[in-house]
Amino acid sequence: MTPKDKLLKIAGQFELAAPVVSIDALGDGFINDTFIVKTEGEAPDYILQRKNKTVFPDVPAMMDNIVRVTAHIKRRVEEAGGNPAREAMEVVPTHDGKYYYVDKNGEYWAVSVFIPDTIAYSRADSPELARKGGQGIGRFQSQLADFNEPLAETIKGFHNIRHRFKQWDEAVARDAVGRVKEVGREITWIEGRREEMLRFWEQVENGTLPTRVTHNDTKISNILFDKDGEVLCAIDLDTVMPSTSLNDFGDAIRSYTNTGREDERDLSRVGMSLDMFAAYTDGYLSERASQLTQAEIDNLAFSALYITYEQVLRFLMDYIDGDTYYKIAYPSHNLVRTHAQNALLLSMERQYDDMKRIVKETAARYI
Ligand code: GN1
Ligand code: MG
Repeated sequence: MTPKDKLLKIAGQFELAAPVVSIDALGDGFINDTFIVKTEGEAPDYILQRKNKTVFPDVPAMMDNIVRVTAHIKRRVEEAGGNPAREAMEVVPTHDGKYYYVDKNGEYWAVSVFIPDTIAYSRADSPELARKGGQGIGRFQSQLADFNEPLAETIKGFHNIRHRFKQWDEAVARDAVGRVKEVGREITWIEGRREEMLRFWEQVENGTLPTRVTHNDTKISNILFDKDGEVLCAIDLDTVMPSTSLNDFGDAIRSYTNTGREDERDLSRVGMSLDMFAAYTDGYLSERASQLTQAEIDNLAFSALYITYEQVLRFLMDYIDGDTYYKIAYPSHNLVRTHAQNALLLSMERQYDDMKRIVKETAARYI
């Protein structure tokens, strides 16, 4: 069987509304393999994904999370008089009513409805777009504020830096591919901030920061915009689980405000745009300020440093591990990403006082 035939056979396991005309690779996710499935006539097209079972050890539990959360969002959109076909993701079952299919090789596949006439950005090209993005995540969190069904922890300790340090210490000790000796300088970037980052996470552990339903992967390419720049919905709900919702603010700031690419080689291009930060914060707090606790508001600015730091750690750890987690395009890719994200972190640290001031002033406008 050719790879195309295999994909056709897999797509055929799902309840699609019309026969398939084509299947092609889509996007640049780091984890899953994604395809667009086009169908005949007026029927919807679909997104087919091979879920990465190394990253997600329990795909059925993950799909169960996604189905519950998207169904809840759909109800909220309907109540608000919106258009659920465009503002909510819909997961498609297999013929026997499951939300995943396991192929002969033990690979897991899932399908959702493709929302047409949308744009997924890899970078925010204007403060207005960043503002809309902030509103979009604010709305996502509001839609889920009353969600109280159980959610599985699909990746253990995903944004828990204490857990990440455990993995980190093991990775450095293991030195699986002998790269530790070449990254001494980079390791000091991690070690120098260890205590500071743990102090932030302690506030989650001791309940100072509440646990809420959180997306956990709010980089700009995971948000669907329509052609007028309005946010339709958040996609890629693989990591939706309970955590601090500050993760979603922090990760969005990491991606919306970066003047360079996540894997930029020319570090002079990398930095946090304070205008983008202010715009995203304004959009986000316009939707959420009244529902956040004071502790959450006080920690918003730091959450951007926290998630960016965590990303430096994760890229460097994967480099040390021999590139087993993230897809790479060339051998030093994870090291290049490490440097680029560290440059972004330094830029945030330089502007941290301004970030805190902006959060404070913006929150005051909306409370
Ligand atoms: C991964 O799946 P994708 O490409 O949206 C990763 C995120 C990282 C991001 C870095 C499950 O996101 O946590 O922040 O790459 N997702 C997972 O770009 O690890
Ligand atoms: Mg993802």
